[in-house]
Amino acid sequence: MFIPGFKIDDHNDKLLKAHQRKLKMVSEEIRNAENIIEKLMQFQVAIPSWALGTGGTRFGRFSGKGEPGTLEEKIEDIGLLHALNRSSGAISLHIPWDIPRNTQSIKALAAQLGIRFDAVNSNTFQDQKDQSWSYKFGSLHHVDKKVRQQAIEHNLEVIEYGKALGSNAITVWLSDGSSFPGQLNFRKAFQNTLESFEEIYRRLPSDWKMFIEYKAFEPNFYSMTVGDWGQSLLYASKLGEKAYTLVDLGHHLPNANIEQIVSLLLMEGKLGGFHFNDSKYGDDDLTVGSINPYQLFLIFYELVEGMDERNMNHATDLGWMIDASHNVKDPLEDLLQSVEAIKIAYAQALLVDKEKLKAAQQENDVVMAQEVLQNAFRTDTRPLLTEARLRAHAAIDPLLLFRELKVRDELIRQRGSVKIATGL
Ligand SMILES: [Mn+2]
Repeated sequence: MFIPGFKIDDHNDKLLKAHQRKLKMVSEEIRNAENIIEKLMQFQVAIPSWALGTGGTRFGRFSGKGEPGTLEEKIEDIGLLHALNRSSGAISLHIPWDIPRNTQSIKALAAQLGIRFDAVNSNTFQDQKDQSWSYKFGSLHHVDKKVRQQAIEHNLEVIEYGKALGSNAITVWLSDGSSFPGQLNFRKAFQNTLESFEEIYRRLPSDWKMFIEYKAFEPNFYSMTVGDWGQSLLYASKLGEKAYTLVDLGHHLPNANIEQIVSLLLMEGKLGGFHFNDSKYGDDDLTVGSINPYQLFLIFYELVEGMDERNMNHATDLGWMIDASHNVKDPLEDLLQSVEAIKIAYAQALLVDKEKLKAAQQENDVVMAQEVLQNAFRTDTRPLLTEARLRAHAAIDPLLLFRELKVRDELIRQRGSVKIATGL
């Protein structure tokens, strides 16, 4: 399915007056509206290839309809999102769920839709049909060299797929760990993992980055071999300048201060990328911003402040990716909400009066520090997002237009009701 430009124009014409009224109001309130709009236009969020279908839990999966059955259809779905919001111009591929069989035509399709290839993801947390050795007891940390070697080769293969598509980063997330005390020698597990990472790192193209994602628990419940940002940073530091830590919001213990983690990783030049989602209890993979939008704003404030401190480009110097599972919502509607929530938090962070905050911190004026942050958080930045979309020829209200055009009905008509997408 393809959304023609005139449908977007018709939609925008109807909503234009109301938008202009709101934009005028907020632009009068804040100092740097034009600057924020320009930054918002640059900012793109990568959509994961595994999140375009309905996700499941350990207990069941209630598939949606009209789901994409091939990588081409997944790219087409992201093309729909990108046509609606002009902020989803990237895809993060998961191998082997989405092996690009015909690289040239896939590249051409993505280019035609304005989509580039963000980090590629390896998968050694599941056994594949024809593999020789099982990952039941881990992959890169495994006690048996044969298993480690198989996992290393898989990661090298993923890099090759990424190279062919024009990607320039690999994200490695390991489920390696232990579920019972005594199961592992922690030191040995770390050293095996480091050696395996070194093999992969050695073969990383010179202009690539390697993102090491950590997770506190699950599927292993006693220890994880890359369990927190300290362990990830240790690996990344030992590996070298192309290795970075990747922060997935859901991969922390409850109440962890993620904004502080982000700040310190940026300070060390070791923050590589981000996986956005939200959670109430654990790795719930809910829509980013749906549970705790204030935390998302605080994280973005540290991102903006830390990136500015290092003269980094907000749009291009970190990997911005969504990593969520849509179990009860339409995945495409959920992704539209996700991108919107990320950009709202980003715009709020850009609003913070840094000089005033700095002065409050210097004076130990705790009350004023809170006022400065919350003034930004309580400003409605949505008209700025809308204006950025309008200028990029996207829809004033992407979700509304998605429903008005009956996109899902059309996808069901084209693809049928029973197809199940590969992924979570
Ligand atoms: Mn993740």
